[in-house]
Amino acid sequence: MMKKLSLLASALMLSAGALAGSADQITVHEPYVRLAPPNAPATGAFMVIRNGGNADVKIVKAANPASKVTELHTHLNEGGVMKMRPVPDIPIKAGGEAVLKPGSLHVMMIDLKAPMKEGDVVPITLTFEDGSSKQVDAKVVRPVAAPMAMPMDHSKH
Ligand SMILES: [Cu+2]
Repeated sequence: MMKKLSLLASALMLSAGALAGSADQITVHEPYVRLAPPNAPATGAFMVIRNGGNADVKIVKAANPASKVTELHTHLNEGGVMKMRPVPDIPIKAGGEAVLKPGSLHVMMIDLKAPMKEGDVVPITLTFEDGSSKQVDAKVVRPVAAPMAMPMDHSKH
């Protein structure tokens, strides 16, 4: 009984910690994970992260249970070749947004523990500079042929 109570207490403290701080002013939109080809060791997660607060915020860490390693990445053009590079943080200006998309910033999921299927949901935890964090559920989506095309149906307009 005592053990159960102390577990509950620490769970409450954890959730209180996760809710306080930078995470409060952040909203995450359209998170998704790109379905990796079979046997691919890594894939990326993408989303739009908006900062509705009055202070600049930085994401310093991402984590997820589906891959052994999670890194913050960007793409850089080096001599005409696009290369992925880890970045120490992803800044989001007050009132601004960071767009994580293919060919740009992304959350890199390296060393996948198990093959993913379309429709799987991967909880991704973003940790901010002040230690607060936010979890987003990213659905696994099959990539479309044209990377800029969004799967939108305009036929009903
Ligand atoms: Cu990457």
